[in-house]
Amino acid sequence: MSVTSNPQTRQWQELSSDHHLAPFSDYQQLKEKGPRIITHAKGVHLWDSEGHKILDGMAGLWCVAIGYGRDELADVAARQMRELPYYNLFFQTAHPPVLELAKVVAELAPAGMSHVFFTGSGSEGNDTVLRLVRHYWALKGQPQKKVIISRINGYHGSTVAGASLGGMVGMHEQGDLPIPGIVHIAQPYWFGEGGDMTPEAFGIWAAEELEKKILEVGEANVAAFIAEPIQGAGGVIIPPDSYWPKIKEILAKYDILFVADEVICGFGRTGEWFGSDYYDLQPDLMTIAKGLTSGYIPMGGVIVRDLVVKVISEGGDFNHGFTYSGHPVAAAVALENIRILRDEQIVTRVKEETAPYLQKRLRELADHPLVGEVRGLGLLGAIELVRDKATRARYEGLGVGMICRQFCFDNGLIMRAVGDTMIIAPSLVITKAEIDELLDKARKCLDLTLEAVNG
Ligand code: PXG
Repeated sequence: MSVTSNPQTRQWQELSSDHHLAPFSDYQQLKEKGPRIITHAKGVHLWDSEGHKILDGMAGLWCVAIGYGRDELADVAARQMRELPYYNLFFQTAHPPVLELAKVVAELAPAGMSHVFFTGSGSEGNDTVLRLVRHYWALKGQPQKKVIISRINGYHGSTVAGASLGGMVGMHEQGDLPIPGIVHIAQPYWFGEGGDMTPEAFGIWAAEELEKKILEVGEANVAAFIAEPIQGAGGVIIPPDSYWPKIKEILAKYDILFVADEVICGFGRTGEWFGSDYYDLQPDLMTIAKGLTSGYIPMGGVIVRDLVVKVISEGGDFNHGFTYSGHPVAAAVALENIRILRDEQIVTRVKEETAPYLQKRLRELADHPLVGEVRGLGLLGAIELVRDKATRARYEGLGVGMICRQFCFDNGLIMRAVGDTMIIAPSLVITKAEIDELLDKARKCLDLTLEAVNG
């Protein structure tokens, strides 16, 4: 394990090694190094058990929209726990917080989407999507319309349906996934896969893959297409401008549902309430989580278009739900979180002030010798690390992304590495001064990484 100055750090690391199985971790490596123990947080900063202050460039895991340490959320949670800590929504019961939250979420959602099914997470949301869309087509007398088209390197969660809908090869390899009835098309990742095409031409090509797949599977068998407006976990992949308009054209031609996975883009990250608003998409279902509660408590859900709700409502029982669907404490926290986002005009501030500033500062990194591309939108950013700017060739086999991530950690910044793509998604309340801190640290760590790979 790594050298520590606080004896308690070592004790916690031993507990990790002896008893804890962490998500998405190499257990051998974790045992050798020991996890970094995060003890508290405020605003956009975290502190570890060694006393280091770290700027969290990832808002936790893309979720802490309003920043850490807002007492209002703790207070409503405590109040709700005293009043009604739990009751379920099965068997024709309900409670005030979930009903009020459904109304507020429907107010924010695009027009014509006025109902919400709540879950405990984004993954459960996408499991709900799978069951809902198949149920919908069965009720419409087309039970064979089952296939869901998704994208390679999309991320839709870690449950069996979520990981199957997602296009992560490493996840599919473990557990014999995807399950039947889910097929994948190419992603609109120009920098990595666009070759000699212009971004515009590549965007059209990638969108046309959807039409090809619909025709190959047969429109009569396709239930839905699911996609993140911007792929998050895949590496902040911002599609070329030609992509979404072409996808919309294709969706208009065929009778299939469109599911926007808004787990990352939802609740303000693009400077609009939803990524679908930013790209003017008209989803039939939207998966939500993360920013819904700012991660203070787990909650997800699916917002459903009225036309779909009409069919489902006339179809008898929908045999699906979770013990914690619409949990009252989570609902109360979500309501307070949304109140803060609205009252403090946080989404407007992102759009008008902090996103333009972050994007400007981020692009200053483009001149760095290690950087092949900088892209971003709203409070999302990606920095591609390359050996050769002109050819976009990588440092094969060096793990440059991980080297850079480690320098960031050691210099008080959390920036995530997806392969050799560094990504950021800070809290929506980040200030201009904190954006300066983030970008100054990022540049320093790029310098250190360059030195390390060249030295
Ligand atoms: N959809 C999207 C678009 C997501 O980003 C999920 C669904 C699943 O949500 P839950 O709440 O079940 O985790 C996510 C989650 C990463 C990373 O490495 C991203 C997520 C989860 C774990 C790791 O960036 N996103």
